Amino acid sequence: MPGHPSSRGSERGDGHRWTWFAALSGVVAGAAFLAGAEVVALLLGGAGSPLVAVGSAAIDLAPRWVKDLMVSLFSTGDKAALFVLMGVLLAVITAGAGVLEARRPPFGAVVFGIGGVLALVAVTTRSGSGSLDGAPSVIGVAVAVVVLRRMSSRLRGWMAAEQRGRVPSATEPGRSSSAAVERRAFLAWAVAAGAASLVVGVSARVVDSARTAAAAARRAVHLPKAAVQETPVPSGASLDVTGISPYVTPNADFYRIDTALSVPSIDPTTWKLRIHGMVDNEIEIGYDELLAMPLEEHMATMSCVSNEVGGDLIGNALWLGYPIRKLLAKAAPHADADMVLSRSVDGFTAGTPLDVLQDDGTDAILAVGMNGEPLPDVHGFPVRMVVPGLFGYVSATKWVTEMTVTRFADAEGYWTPRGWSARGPVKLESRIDTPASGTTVDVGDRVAIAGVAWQPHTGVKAVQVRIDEGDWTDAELADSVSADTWRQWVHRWTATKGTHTVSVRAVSADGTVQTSVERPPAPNGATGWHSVTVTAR
Ligand SMILES: Nc1nc2c(c(=O)[nH]1)N[C@H]1C(S)=C(S)[C@@H](COP(=O)(O)O)O[C@H]1N2
Ligand SMILES: [Mo]
Repeated sequence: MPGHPSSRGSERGDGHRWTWFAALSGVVAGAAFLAGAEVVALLLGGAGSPLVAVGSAAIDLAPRWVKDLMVSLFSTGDKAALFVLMGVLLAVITAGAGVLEARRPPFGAVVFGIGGVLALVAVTTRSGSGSLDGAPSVIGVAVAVVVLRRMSSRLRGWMAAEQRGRVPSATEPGRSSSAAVERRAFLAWAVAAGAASLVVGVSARVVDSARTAAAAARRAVHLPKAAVQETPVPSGASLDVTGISPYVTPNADFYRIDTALSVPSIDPTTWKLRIHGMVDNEIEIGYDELLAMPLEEHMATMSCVSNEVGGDLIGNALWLGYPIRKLLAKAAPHADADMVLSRSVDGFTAGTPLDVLQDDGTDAILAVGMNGEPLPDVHGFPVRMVVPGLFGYVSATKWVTEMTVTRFADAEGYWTPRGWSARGPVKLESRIDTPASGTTVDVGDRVAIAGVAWQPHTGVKAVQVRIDEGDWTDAELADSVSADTWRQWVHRWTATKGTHTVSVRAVSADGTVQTSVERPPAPNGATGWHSVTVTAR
């Protein structure tokens, strides 16, 4: 800092002062790095946290005696001690980077860049790391560098303003107040960025540890055997056709639709369902109590109202749970009630007709299991509703914690004020899974045209296929465990020369033929025939 000869002494003192502030800007940028990285890690489902990865790498790389020393010094708190140690190291390094940035920009930022690369290496070399796991480190460094550059330039502005203010000819009020303005700007950045990083970073860690705990609790769940078992899947339910949807959809392939930005993680030991509203007896039930009741298995096809004709927002699974009608019987709804508004921990609600839930012939269940395992987190762990025959948005509340017995006149589900019907029975539909549209085959090939058809709870009794404008021909229909599931179908066709349009339509168990009228998903489900084009050469 070149200065006025007479102010030498005080400048040396100032130099120290600047150094402290420069160090502060580095530490705040370091905090911003951690906060940014932890938030991105959380959004990615808890993967790729540089803090965790670097900590693990340190444990792996540390010599035996260091580990032993840590354990003996801090006993069981050795992990906490490691994180404190890392925090101190990080503070020292980032403080140094801050000073460097103030003196020789952009080398402080370069230090952050190098740190980011090291974190990236630590994250991506961990076993089982995914392709997006580097994102937290990269975004964290980007946030940190922005904060560092900003604060450092503020600091230099402040320093420069004070220098000007010190020149005797320039001591008018305007000058010194400019230094005050710059100082305030720097301190405001320090406080705002520091506080934001602290709040954001700490909350991200808190949410993440809650998720880790919930994941452990899910692994510890042992589902009881069903007291009432589903009909075994008949061997004739699955056709031997490549490209057809399997009769039972594996959990990993089951479509997922919800409004949850980050998947709720619920500790089953604290989960409770409350049934209240227009009932004689309010009910509250916990997870263990639910598991202790005689559970029933039920295979049901679930679909989304947003599914386009030919779309894949549909799946079929074996659900395990307790009949909702039995819980409602205990609650004793009032005679003038006609709806149950179920609510999820995340605020989503669905309005389901009370009579459907009470119906003896409808297996509406409070589900805890899906295809033999506890509900996956994304499908509603620990408990969700499943109601055969109704679209998910009016029935299949995941992470459910509350059921209010009420009236359609008094309450509405999440999607109703957003342009979707209050009631949503699933429509009669069919889909061609194979061949994919645009497929080319040889003239004379035997082509298996196949797919699935459904109208859960009503059932499908026939599926018909048409080539171009020809006659409708009955397809071969596979078996199913009940009317609540979809059915596979296949029609074997000998390809003739040219480009053909292949269409499908289903006939429901009550004799209704699937409509050709094309309607969009809103407000209560798409209709129309699915067709594909196939060219034979
Ligand atoms: N909590 C909650 N539950 C929900 C939803 C939601 O957004 N939040 N979406 C519903 C809709 S629209 C559908 S189609 C089904 C989808 O269930 P899945 O994701 O298990 O396939 O869940 C229903 N349950
Ligand atoms: Mo949906």
